[in-house]
Amino acid sequence: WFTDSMGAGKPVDIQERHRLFLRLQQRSNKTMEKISLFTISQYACQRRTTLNNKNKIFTDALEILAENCEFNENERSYVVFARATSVLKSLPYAISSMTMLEGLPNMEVQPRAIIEEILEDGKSSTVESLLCDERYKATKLFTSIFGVGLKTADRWYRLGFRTLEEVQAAKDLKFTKMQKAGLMYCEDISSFVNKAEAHAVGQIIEKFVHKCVPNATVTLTGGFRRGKEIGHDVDFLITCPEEGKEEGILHKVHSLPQGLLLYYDIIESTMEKNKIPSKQYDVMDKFQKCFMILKLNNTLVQNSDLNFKDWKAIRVDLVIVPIQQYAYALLGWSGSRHFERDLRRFSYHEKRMNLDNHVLYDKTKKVFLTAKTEEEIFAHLGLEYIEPWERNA
Ligand code: DCT
Ligand code: MG
Repeated sequence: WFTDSMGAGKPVDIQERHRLFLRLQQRSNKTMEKISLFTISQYACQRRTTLNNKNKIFTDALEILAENCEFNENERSYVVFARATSVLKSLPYAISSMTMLEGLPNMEVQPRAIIEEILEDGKSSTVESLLCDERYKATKLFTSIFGVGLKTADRWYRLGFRTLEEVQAAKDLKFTKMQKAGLMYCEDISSFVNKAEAHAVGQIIEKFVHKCVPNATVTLTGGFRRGKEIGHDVDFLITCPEEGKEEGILHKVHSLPQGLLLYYDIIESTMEKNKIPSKQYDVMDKFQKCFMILKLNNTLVQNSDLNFKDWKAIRVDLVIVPIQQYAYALLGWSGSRHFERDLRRFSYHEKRMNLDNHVLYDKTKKVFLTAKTEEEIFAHLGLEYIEPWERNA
């Protein structure tokens, strides 16, 4: 993998090493020599993946196929497409021939076939036909609504619905409170949040939090922390230097300025004080959270395009984190989803450790490893530190 001794962060070097590897591949079968020359890790947490994606033409196609596997709950194929996508995103150069896939991890038959199609025709017929597929289109549309998961999307599809207008006009469909809000503001929410809007939301949240607890901190996480220009929501972690003081904050959200809060739902923490930390590793975390829709006034956004409406509905997630678990929560909520998935997989398979958004448990030593910073967590795992903007795996 791209270790510092091998020239991490020096794209030319990696490309040069891959070229040499491919040349050696043709001439000799000195496996060890080739491996020491050029090895990319199978784990995303051992690769640096910035937003400068040189293989977008392939990864866009593969991501659509991965998404469809998720829709069909085909976990195995999802993983195959998602892992290949992630490796291609990490390469500092574009793939221009099938031979260039040699030496790369996670390039299984299915993604290879798609890459080959694109190299030959500039597009993949498999992806093109999927994009016209009724079920894919409906599932994509329905799951884009806040509050609608796969189960609901599938039910609506099987009832014959294909558009949001049809769903909204249906007489006998019952919607949850969340789905009603999701449908009401779907246009704004599906148009994505930009950086300036995320920043403006951050100021509102910070003002509110500081009014509740003056020394609490608010940290922007999720895609925006990784440097993304747009996101589907804005994610914030809230913590306080004195343990426990953060607990009451969310129940004061109704005191946000009049008209600002279009929707909110507080999910109570499921941590049991005397049982935490847990030795079981869990995909969902146990923090107290608030899923909200805020009415963001355009006047608060720098360089906003004041075209037809003077406000926009924005999806915001607030997560309340006790200070001792803050580093783990920050690492978990910074994503990307694939980066997190591989961090956990690496911890489990390579280090016999369970990592979640709360803690790291060493199964060999039978101890919980505490950490104040993300750097300490990477160190516990024997990993080189990967900056947030290099976690766009
Ligand atoms: N996450 C988590 N536990 C959850 C939900 C999310 O650990 N229950 C992690 C995964 C990524 C990160 O938090 C933020 O989630 P998203 O907002 O879904 O992802 P994103 O990378 O911010 O993407 P987007 O830019 O589209 O919001
Ligand atoms: Mg997000």
